[in-house]
Amino acid sequence: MPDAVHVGSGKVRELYALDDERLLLVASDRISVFDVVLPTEIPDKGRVLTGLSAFWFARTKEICANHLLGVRDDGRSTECRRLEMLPIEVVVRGYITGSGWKDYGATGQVSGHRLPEGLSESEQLPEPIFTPSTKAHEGHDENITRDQAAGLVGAERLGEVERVAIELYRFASEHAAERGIIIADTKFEFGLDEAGALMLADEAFTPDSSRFWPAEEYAPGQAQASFDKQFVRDYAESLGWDKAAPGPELPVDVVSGTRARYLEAFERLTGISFDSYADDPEAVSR
Ligand code: Q0T
Repeated sequence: MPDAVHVGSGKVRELYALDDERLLLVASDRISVFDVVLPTEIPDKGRVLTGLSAFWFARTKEICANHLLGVRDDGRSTECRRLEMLPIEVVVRGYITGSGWKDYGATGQVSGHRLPEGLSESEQLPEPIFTPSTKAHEGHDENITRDQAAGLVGAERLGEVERVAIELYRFASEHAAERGIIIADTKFEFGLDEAGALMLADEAFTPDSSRFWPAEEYAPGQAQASFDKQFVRDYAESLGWDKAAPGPELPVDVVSGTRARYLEAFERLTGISFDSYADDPEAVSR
């Protein structure tokens, strides 16, 4: 990519500037577990996540416009509109887990939402809730209240973001549930175009930005198995790894089992084979 200037890195993705208006987002096959990127890659993970995002962007554009301009032939790179990003992480939770479960246990609330008493871990909430968080440059994002988020983006914009984010979550979680996947929660990033219009950016409803749970194994009252990363977590735990970098190399059966789970999520959600996406990445957008 001689004409692309590297402008950012995530744990498993890279961002390049193509010109003043366009970015290139490249998803690698790297995998992180307990926030550590492992030395072993999962073949095709980057293409699966890129294809899933493109699928959701195509199906949600009437709910909210988005940054996607096109997926490149490699299936792992997307050209995007360059936006002015909002300085908050937009999280929607339909189930009480993770930091939401922790905050609920400590205070009975999550991001200022008063929740029913006596919820069990991983229980479905009566309604999905909007729980914005800060964009931490290092370490973990921290849940903030609506008022704090309004201080960062303005009350009117925040109201729009909340309404759109809840509608996106309802749409995707309903689609996924019909295909045996619970989307417990999800994180969005939004930006504004030159005219100030709200746009969905980053990735959308991938297993890296959302918690996917296999519906047939759902059992509230405990932490749930991850649809995609459970083999990796179980293997890492079985080693007695302290979850500090560097993480362990993965054996071939853990790699192939995990790759199969990513492909399964892709095929269940998009309704097309991964091979047909690999042949023609535009297939998910039709
Ligand atoms: C962004 C302008 O660096 C990041 O990810 C690393 C892979 C996060 N990030 C995204 C942007 C986007 C997007 N997406 C956009 N459309 N326009 N900036 C900046 N950082």
